[in-house]
Amino acid sequence: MNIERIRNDFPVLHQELYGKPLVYLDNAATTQKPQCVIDRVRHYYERDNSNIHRGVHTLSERSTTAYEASRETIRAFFNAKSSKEVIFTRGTTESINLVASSWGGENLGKGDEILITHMEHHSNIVPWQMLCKRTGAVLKVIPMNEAGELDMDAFASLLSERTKLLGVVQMSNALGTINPIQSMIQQAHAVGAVVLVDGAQAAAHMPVDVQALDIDFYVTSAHKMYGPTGVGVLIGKQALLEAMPPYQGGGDMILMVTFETTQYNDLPHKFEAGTPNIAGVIGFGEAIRYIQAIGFDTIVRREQVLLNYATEQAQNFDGLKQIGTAKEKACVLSFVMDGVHPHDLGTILDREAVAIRAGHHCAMPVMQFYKVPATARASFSIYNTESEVDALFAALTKARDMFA
Ligand code: 7TS
Repeated sequence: MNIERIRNDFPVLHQELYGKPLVYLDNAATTQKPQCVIDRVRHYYERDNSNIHRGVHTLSERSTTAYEASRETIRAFFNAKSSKEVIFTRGTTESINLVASSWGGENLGKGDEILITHMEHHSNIVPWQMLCKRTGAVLKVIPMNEAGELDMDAFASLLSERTKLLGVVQMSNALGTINPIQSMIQQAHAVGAVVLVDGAQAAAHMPVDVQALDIDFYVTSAHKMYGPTGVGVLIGKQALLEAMPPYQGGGDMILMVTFETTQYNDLPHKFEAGTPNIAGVIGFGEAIRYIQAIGFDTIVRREQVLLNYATEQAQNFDGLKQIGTAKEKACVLSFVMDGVHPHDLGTILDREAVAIRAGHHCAMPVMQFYKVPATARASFSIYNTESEVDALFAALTKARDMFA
């Protein structure tokens, strides 16, 4: 694999900050965008911009065709059974809120249980808490061990006929842990629970086949997959989606409206009220094609080499403690350093042109588990290099010396 060629696809990487080459290691927050995605969005606005599903004029037809072509690209990428199962949203957060509000409001009642894990992002915690408040359902949490791996025995004993939904993150943004979702889905289905998998982190780093895994609801965001911000997807089984009420009312989600009643549109439009992020969806499709062109064989192999390289340096770095050492993990190096607050680390590293994230990563329960206020997090992507990892550790050495 030619990394330089891949790096050349990403214009933003080729800049200096404070006189030093940018080292972008905040990919778990959002990835950078390749030229083909930028060009596709630009081309859309320059040539095709129009609203979809309504005009008979040429631009509207072009926009609709491109928008629906993205749906098919994304369907194929995740191997959903039908494009009716592919709902465009603003992102992972909105996709989960849609399921919690629509599916949850319809299917949950007092005493029912929702099971999530200790390492969920807030977006896979708070919507369920809100739903519990509304319905009287109870939120249960699968514990994890010190390495940041789920306690699978505890999981098995938490499952019961009261469990109506399992919400599980495929790859933790705060720890990098890859969860054994295949086995978890099978066990959850055995008690009749529906499973939502949060693929916000995983989708750019490993292949996902929603049919092979038998996933009921899969959610992810384009912006973590080299695509635009403000767009994402909910992939749901058709039978579940058919039975769910609309999440929002408005244009495009209806067939017929009178003041007395409204007949809702068919899937997937039933869940896409209002003018969507048309350019974003089209850019999302292009980003998926970019990933397909590189291929997951290459991506997985390359990113694992890089993570191993970074992990080895972290292990040999005096005063640095890794947070999250699961056997199965990807692309995330979370850590704390003796005597230096993660936020100070983030600031010092920025002056070295090294971009990492410092904070709770919208996973406060993970911070509570490790009894830290925050961690520093370097997260890698297909365009990162060993020399960038070296730059990270050179900057960390500087920070350690400053505080010594
Ligand atoms: N789930 C996981 C596992 C995430 O990592 C994120 C975003 C979300 C859900 C929410 O995605 P959104 O696109 O709807 O915002 N995670 C991060 C992060 O780690 N740093 O910034 C955003």
